Amino acid sequence: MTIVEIAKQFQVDREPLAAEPYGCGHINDTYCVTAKDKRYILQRINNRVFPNVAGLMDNIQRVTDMLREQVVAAGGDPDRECLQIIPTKDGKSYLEHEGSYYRMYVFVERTLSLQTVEDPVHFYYSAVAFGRFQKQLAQFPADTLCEVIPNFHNTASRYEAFEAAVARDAMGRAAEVQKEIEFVRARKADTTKIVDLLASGELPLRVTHNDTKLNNVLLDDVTGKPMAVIDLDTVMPGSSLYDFGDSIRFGTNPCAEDEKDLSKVFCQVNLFEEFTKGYLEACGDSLTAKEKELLPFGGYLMTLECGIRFLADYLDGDTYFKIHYPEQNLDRCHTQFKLAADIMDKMDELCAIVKKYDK
Ligand code: ADP
Ligand code: GN1
Ligand code: MG
Repeated sequence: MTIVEIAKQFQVDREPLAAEPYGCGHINDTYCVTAKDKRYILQRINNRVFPNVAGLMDNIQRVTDMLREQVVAAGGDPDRECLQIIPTKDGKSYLEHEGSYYRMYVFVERTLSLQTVEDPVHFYYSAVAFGRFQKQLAQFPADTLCEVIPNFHNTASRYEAFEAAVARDAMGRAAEVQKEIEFVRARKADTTKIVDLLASGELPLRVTHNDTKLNNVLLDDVTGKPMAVIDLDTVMPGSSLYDFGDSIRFGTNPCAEDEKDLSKVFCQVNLFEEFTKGYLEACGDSLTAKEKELLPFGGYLMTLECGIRFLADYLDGDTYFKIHYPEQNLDRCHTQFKLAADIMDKMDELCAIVKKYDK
């Protein structure tokens, strides 16, 4: 079946006419399906990354149901302010066809999904969106969520997986990336910090998004105000430091994740400040003192972790993240390591900013 034919298997209110690849995600295949006067989002779910599609879609169905209730209760517009699944003709949340899995969403029109921050206010609003998202799900029964990727942000187990990839050296690439391998090993002690504090109860476990890249929030294309938080595949129990940190990783760097000119890669402190302001305004009253203290460290650790994952995938032969040219994962790893080091160098300044907005 073509993508248009797949789209016709869902409860669409207009006949799908055309489909084209859409967006810049590294995991799923996303298509924009057009009909007369209407568009839809259709995604082929990456079931190598998410083997339990039924569990994943059950999570998303229940999370979007709760988000919708909250948006309605707050007097918002549920058609624009939360993601909405379009069921299949037989009432399921996804379609299975010849070993592939598809889902469909309402297309949230008149929005921006940004790859880099063009106007600082956009970053501020993305922080409001992710902070609000966490609050909206505060009452969600976390233990009923399926852990779609176990240990997703467990940086200590990401470190172990990286060492296993070095040992396997499946593509014979380890020799050429010795400097990068040493960069990771020198920071091994950092990788256990958040997981240890979660295990000891010094940091609370929350329902978090876990993939808070700027392009995973849709902003109104006129006002910049936050509309729907999207890409809910990784909503799972986690730490607020993961959500804060991953946004800092992606949004404070002025370049793309695969920028080759590392002199352009750094943490823009003014953008860190914008994000901190928005995040603390939206959910600061529910964060503990320990969480607030460690927010900048979360930015550092999520950046280091992402670099470790790109490097491990490069060593394994690029089996996880989509690549568009051979050394892309290595380029991505370089930007993350440069940025992680820069965030660490600026740590005192960043901690002072958190204190400034901690009301
Ligand atoms: P991935 O997991 O591969 O990153 P996403 O769910 O983030 O996939 O979708 C990829 C891109 O498609 C997003 O960055 C956004 O630009 C666009 N997109 C996804 N869902 C919607 C939607 N409901 N309305 C409008 N655009 C969307
Ligand atoms: C992936 O799905 P996407 O492109 O938003 C990845 C994130 C990484 C990110 C790096 C399920 O996010 O964890 O931080 O790439 N998602 C998954 O850009 O692994
Ligand atoms: Mg995405």
